[in-house]
Amino acid sequence: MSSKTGYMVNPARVHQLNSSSGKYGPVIYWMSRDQRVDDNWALLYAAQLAQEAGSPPVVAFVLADKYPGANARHYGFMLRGLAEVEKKLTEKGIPFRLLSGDPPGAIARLAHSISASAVVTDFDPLRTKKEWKKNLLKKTDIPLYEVDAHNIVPCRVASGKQEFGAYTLRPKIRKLLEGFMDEFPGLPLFGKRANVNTGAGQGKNAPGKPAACLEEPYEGSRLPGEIYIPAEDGSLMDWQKVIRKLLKQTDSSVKEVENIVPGEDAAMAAFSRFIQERFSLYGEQRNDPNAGAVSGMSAYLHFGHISAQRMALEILKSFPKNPSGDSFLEELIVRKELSDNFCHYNDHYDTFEGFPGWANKTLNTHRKDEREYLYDREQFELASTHDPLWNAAQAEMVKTGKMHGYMRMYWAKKILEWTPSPEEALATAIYLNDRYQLDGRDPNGYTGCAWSIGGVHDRAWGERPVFGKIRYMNDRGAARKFSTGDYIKKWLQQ
Ligand code: FAD
Ligand code: FO1
Repeated sequence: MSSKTGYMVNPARVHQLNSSSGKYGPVIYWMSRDQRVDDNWALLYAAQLAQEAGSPPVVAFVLADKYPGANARHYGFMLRGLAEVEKKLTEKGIPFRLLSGDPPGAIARLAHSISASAVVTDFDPLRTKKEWKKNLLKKTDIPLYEVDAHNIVPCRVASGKQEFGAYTLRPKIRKLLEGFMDEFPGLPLFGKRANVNTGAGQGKNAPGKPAACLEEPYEGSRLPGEIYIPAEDGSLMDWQKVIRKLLKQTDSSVKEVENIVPGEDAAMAAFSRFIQERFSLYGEQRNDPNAGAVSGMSAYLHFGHISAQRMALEILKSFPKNPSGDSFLEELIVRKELSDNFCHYNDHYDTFEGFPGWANKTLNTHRKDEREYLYDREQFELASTHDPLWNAAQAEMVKTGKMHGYMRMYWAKKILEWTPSPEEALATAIYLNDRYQLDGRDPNGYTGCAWSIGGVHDRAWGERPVFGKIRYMNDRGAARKFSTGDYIKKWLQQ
């Protein structure tokens, strides 16, 4: 507990999803979006509750084998990161359980098996996660707390509604930021591998009043659907076996990438390298894909291997009042939190209906405009359009699992220009983005596609064919910012 406030976690980060009151018994942290041990407010809150319950929190991750659009590239990266999570937790005496199957069912069964007193999970504005939490609430009345460990200013606190754009969210964040930029307390040590009851070997309910739960408790030592039961002697799981098993049953046509190492330690090392070697370039050259001036941290942020708050704390400490710092924090805090705001408050974040009214109107007016070029999804996927700059961006994404931010805008806008309808353009952009970007399936991605194709968070521009008043971009505009020839050579001749 931090002395000054009497609690480790600012209560404003915690949102209870039901109204049940606490019972006696172990606490579960259902880890999902923020897959890290350090600087994780959700884990810290579970630890805070667990200390009161007198035993370590049980950290459970449920492997949803059909996470929308995920393939070997994503699962490989994620699982290697989770192996490190298990190792770090074990060193803190905190048990880690990898479960599989339907996440709400798996968590409800685990909670029932160990008569948990509470379940803590992390905040996520996307539909899949909201569904999971809703279903969990139907299966058990155990107190369910959601902690925003992804945003510095919690999404629900920053604003209670969908914001028009960065210009309306920025002042709200600015006002609150100071109060949420607290240093992270250390995660309490729970002793060596405390033999906390984690459901293994528990045929019957553990002591304490079992919470009402519609799911049958786990019988016997293996938690049904559990991928792999950690040996009781505290040795770590055989992650190679888990990864092999999962990669066999998922789409392996999109290969794992070699250019980025997964996990918390690698994320921290990559951030330090960015700070030391490229940070000073960021302010001026972040829009030049040839300059290598950007952080490359998005996949780590997407899987929660690093905390945005940790990054912001380091930047403000090392570079107070610095132009690169200002523009980096604008992206890391305002732009990134604007994406969560959009997805949290707009259920149609990935469809034409999610666009602002003026954008629907202008795109409808130009629905029948002649498209100079038309491509289907496969032609886009194979980077076989007439435009070498667009093909180079597609090639960069397929090969490396990431595309430079400036090129993502150009890439998506050209899909609008070269497909028969805005709906098909959005669906194609999201499909390719989620299939090949390592940081795909992220609020930033849905918002980025909606900004490019549907003018979300943007204003109306001069009217033109197909785009209507949606902001237009072309290769001449790109060539004014950087050498498009170098970029094309780099990604099309490799
Ligand atoms: P840096 O410039 O180093 O920024 C640091 C961090 O700030 C990023 O990691 C990201 O978390 C945040 N950030 C930067 N730019 C933005 C932005 N425009 N919107 C929101 N947050 C931002 N980002 C994803 O994480 N996943 C996606 O799938 C994704 N798809 C996109 C699709 C389109 C069409 C567009 C226009 C943008 C998309 N973005 C996506 C946002 C942005 O392009 C990437 O976050 C950024 O390029 C990642 O590279 P970086 O980490 O080197 O960024
Ligand atoms: N979250 C989970 O809780 N379980 C999963 O099995 C899982 C798989 C997965 C695969 C690819 C991917 O990009 C994300 C995945 N996530 C999974 C969600 C992730 O943790 C993020 O929370 C969201 O994608 C971001 O909102």
